[in-house]
Amino acid sequence: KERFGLAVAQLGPIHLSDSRESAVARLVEMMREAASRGAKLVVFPELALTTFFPRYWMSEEDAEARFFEPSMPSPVTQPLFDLAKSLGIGFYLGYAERAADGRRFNTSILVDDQANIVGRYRKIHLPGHSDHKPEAPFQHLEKKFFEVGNDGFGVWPMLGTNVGQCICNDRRWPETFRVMSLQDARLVVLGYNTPSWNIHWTEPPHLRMFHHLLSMQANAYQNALWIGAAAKCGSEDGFHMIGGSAIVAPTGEIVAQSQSEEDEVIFAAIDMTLGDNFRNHVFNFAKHRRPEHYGLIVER
Ligand code: CDT
Repeated sequence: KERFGLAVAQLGPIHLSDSRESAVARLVEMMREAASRGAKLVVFPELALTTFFPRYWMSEEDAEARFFEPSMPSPVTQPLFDLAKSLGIGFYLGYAERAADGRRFNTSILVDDQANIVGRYRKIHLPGHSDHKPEAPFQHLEKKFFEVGNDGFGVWPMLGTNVGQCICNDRRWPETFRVMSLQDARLVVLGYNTPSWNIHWTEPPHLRMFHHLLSMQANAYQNALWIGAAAKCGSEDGFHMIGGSAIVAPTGEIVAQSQSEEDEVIFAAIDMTLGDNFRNHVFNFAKHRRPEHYGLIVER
């Protein structure tokens, strides 16, 4: 069996007053635990260095000055890269990227066990709004602070397999995973910040967890791939976000799930052959897909 250790490192709250250094220290600690449990790859959350700042109304310039990284690695994140190299572990990290040309993206990177950045993804499905909603309990200003990603959905060779990456809201869309599985992705890693309350309509909070897990379980099964998903969760300055970090198998089953809303590492030795039967039979794309009947998906 072709197995390797996958860890998902969930972060509890990062408050507005918390420094980047303290966030990196928490990631470093969890990277050590992941490696000690035999992980070859550890998945960190979306926007893992700061609070989930799109909940606050401010100008783009303010947001950029306070929350964006103009380079990666940066002086503050360098310890993560150094430790990864010394432990021989890869990682996925989400952060707010200020690109060299001045554009802003909600970005994640895949870093190999020699601390080389091997893949970059810029979030495509940006939820929320760009206008101020003073009546809402909090904002969700991803459409104000970030541009839609311009790199598409990529897949990178890593750890003897093919790894795709996406970010938070992307996990709710079947197209995200199908475009990656058409590039032969066998594992998709992602981070998320999912508020427990819906600002647009009154929704029972338990549905947030249900839809999160439902989306990943369905997409894992329908594409015969593994998913590792890391939350930033708990109450950031009174704004609660769901936990539920999970490792989902190509069967659609959850093989590990976080129990807390704090910093927590979950782990599974994942068998990369587990999806083979699905890929060779029911979801044998070459034999059974009917793209000639799917045109509407890309026309509208
Ligand atoms: N960060 C992020 O993308 N959060 C969104 C909240 C939208 S509310 C359904 C998410 O999809 O979890």
